[in-house]
Amino acid sequence: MTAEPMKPATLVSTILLLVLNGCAGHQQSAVDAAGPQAGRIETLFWFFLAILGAVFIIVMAAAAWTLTKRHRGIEQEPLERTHLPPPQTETRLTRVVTIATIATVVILFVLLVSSIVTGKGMAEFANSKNPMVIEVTGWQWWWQVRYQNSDPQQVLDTANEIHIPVGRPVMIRGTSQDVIHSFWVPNLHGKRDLIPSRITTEWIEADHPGVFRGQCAEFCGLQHAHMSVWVVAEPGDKFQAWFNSQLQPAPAPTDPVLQRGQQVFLNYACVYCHTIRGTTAAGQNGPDLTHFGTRQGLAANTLPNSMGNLGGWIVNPQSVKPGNHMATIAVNPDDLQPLLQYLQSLK
Ligand code: HEC
Ligand SMILES: [Cu+2]
Repeated sequence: MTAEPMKPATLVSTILLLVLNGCAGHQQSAVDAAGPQAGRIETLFWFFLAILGAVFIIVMAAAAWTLTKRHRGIEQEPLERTHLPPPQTETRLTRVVTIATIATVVILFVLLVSSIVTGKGMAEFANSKNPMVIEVTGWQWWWQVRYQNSDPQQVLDTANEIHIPVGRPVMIRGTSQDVIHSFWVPNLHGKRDLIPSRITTEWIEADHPGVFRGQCAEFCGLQHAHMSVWVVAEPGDKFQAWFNSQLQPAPAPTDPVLQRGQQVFLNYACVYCHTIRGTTAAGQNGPDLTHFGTRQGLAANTLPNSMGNLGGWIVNPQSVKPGNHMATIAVNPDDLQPLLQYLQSLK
């Protein structure tokens, strides 16, 4: 089969689609809004694009028209040769320039007002009673996630994957552990900077179930590009089931291999950085691993969470994500398999 050359129009629309939707389908796209906040931003984007696109086409058409207009050259009227237009042209030019100036001011004003209205609309959830509050802390280069609750029994710690119930406003309280990061899940909202020792807030709400990808949007060092987060929006009951099971401590292993794996984890330095609730591991310098086996991704979603990838990560984290802050620990080859199985069993 011979490949036909792509028509220019197809090429342009393909590039546009790629740019607008991202390569991973619609899971990470500002023009495929999955909630009211992102919807407002999307509407504003299309509105700006339409108006500014029309202005662009008009300006280009006018430029093309003047450029291609036949020049009268040497046969010009003597008055024109001095570059002084005749009086009737002068009046016409004044009128055109005045109209263009007024149109510009009006258009800029319309754009200004529409972005203010959008901004005001974004704040609609700010008065919600009893909102769900999720604290998101950026670390080089992963996301710490804490579901806040006035009842300490209901506070949940996890990492790199956020679940939210569909149709309920969620307040993201963001901060940073080290440098400035930016929390950006384009299908749900715009960007919000995470700044050390400050708290910034944004509201998100998903209006349909889906899995949306977020990405750190502020250059934060070597592995900035490998700092992504999944937001899983699911129906209320499904969310509640997820939440309740995540609240549980890690299951105590009964299988001898898993028991061995747990001992391995507890004997190595892993415990200085990681927490597995229900064990003595209570480190605070790395992602909470209590239910690591339920997560889709590994190392802030740099890789899919599979046995093979996990083995590669633990044996040599620096080869997967150079510069990341997990120590390379020489795990005894006999210990590795039970350790991997144990980590995968943390459901
Ligand atoms: C010096 C602290 C430190 C030690 C020791 C450490 N880790 Fe980590 N670990 C981290 C950090 C930091 C990350 C996040 C890295 C990133 O994504 O940039 C991480 C990530 C992980 C992840 C991926 C978690 C996720 O959700 O993406 C696993 C699994 C893991 N570590 C297991 C282990 C095991 C097993 C050991 C012991 C053999 C260990 N770690 C030792 C700091 C540490
Ligand atoms: Cu970052």
